Amino acid sequence: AGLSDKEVALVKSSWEDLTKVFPEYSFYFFTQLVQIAPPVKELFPFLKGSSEVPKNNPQLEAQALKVFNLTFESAIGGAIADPKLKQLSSVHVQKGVVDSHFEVVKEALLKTVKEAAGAKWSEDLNIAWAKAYDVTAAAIKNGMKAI
Ligand code: HEM
Ligand code: ISQ
Repeated sequence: AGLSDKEVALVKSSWEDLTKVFPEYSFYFFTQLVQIAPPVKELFPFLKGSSEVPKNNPQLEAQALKVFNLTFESAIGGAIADPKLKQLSSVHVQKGVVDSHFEVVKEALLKTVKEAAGAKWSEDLNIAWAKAYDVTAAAIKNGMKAI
């Protein structure tokens, strides 16, 4: 959805680097998120009230992986199935997520992609991931408005 073949290929090329050592990058992802917007910590049960992002936390890793998986699926052209989107949107509404939060998650996600890609990172790779994220975020935001 909205990505050129070249952009899809770029996202795919970085997927392996990202998922290979995902525990490390999920920690990085949350660390960036909390650094950019500290109050966001209060939204996540496994971060609430703690001064540091926990290492080797399976719950944290699973949540972070879901975000990357959905963004990856958007990149390669899959839409989120309707019942799943409804459920996902209602979880976010219930947790108190607002539109501005999507920007900070985007920033943290793109930083994580950069960290994982290392020397293979490029502006084009960044744009491809940003587009994939925007497609995913737009779907969830719309779903949230429909509740
Ligand atoms: C939960 C994905 C944006 C905060 C979830 C879940 C998924 C997900 C798959 C698990 C839902 C379930 O339990 O069934 C995404 C994706 C996003 C996105 C793909 C953007 C493209 C955001 C934003 C925030 C946020 C912007 C706010 C900072 C949360 C919270 C939970 C959650 C607080 C519940 C965590 C818990 O109680 O364990 N998200 N999310 N999400 N998301 Fe997001
Ligand atoms: C948004 N939703 C669910 C999990 C997340 C993990 C890290 C950053 C953002 C997230």
